[in-house]
Amino acid sequence: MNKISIIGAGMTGSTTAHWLAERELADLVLVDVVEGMPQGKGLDMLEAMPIIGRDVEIVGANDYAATKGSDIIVITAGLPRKPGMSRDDLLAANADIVGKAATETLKYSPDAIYVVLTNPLDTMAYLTLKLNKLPRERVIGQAGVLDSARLRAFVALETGVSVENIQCYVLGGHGDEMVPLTRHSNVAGVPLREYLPADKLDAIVQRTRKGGGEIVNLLKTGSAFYAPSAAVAQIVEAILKDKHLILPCSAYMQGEYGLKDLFFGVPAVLGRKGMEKIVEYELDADEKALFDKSAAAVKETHEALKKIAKI
Ligand code: TXD
Repeated sequence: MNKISIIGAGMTGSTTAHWLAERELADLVLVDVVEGMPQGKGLDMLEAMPIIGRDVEIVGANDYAATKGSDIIVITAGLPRKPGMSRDDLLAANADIVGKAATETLKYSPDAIYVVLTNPLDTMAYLTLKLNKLPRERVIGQAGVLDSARLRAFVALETGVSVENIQCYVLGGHGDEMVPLTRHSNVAGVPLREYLPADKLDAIVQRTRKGGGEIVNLLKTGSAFYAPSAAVAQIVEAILKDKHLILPCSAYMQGEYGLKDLFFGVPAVLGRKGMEKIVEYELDADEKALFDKSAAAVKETHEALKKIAKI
């Protein structure tokens, strides 16, 4: 059986475990600093397995030794946003937490693939790659599956068509500058721009950009967790089943799209080696301008990180 350790057993961490257990993909370890909490959630979930008929072992722990021999490490530890906060406001606090989670887990699982969720997402993935000195295949940031799913959900609501027929790609940094590529998105093959009137599409794109904030404002005490953790589960499944599935995710750029030395949301082929290849779309001038603007915002956060972390 594969083994997945999830660092941070809060809302996204425990919900990720839930989706993963349902798929019977791996034994699971939940790690958190709060005493008893990961153990309690782990035991509760373990006791659900006979009901749903899944042979999955789930344990909780407060130390990293329990993660030994993991195939995949999912990092969700850190603070979530509060109303009025941007993702970048979380940088200093979360860099400490993610840095420790990354380096401590590598000691016990030197071959693991990392899937990072903690915000500011692209920069926390960058920190994980740099601190652990890993090849880029082994660090993936989750953002694009979620941002694209938000766009897909809103298109489904507007058109009444099944979510399964709706393919959308939201790329770029995981922030307000994200890049919804409507030209590459479609409803059963029909380009989105032909399917929906421009004003409707515009409104949906704007709602997608602010999708995380919309939920933060509703919840008031935390941020989204069902859709983000479902996104992690899809990424993990693509890796463990060696699917070579193309998903939008944050990957380390080495010249693709003219970008270097940053994590950025792009379509990537995911398989057993991790992030196997970045897929390059042809972008028109407007799309390229949006990409560059978003990349500049991510770079700025990477630079801010370099001032506070030893990387
Ligand atoms: O798609 C995405 N990338 C995101 C990212 C979507 C949703 C949430 N996103 C970010 O994930 C969010 O902005 C936060 O930075 C993280 C975690 O969000 P979550 O909603 O799960 O936050 P919680 O419920 O507060 O859980 C965080 C847990 C909490 O239980 C802490 O006790 C724990 O992290 N924590 C730690 N665990 C282990 N080790 C250390 N050092 C640690 N510090 C805190």
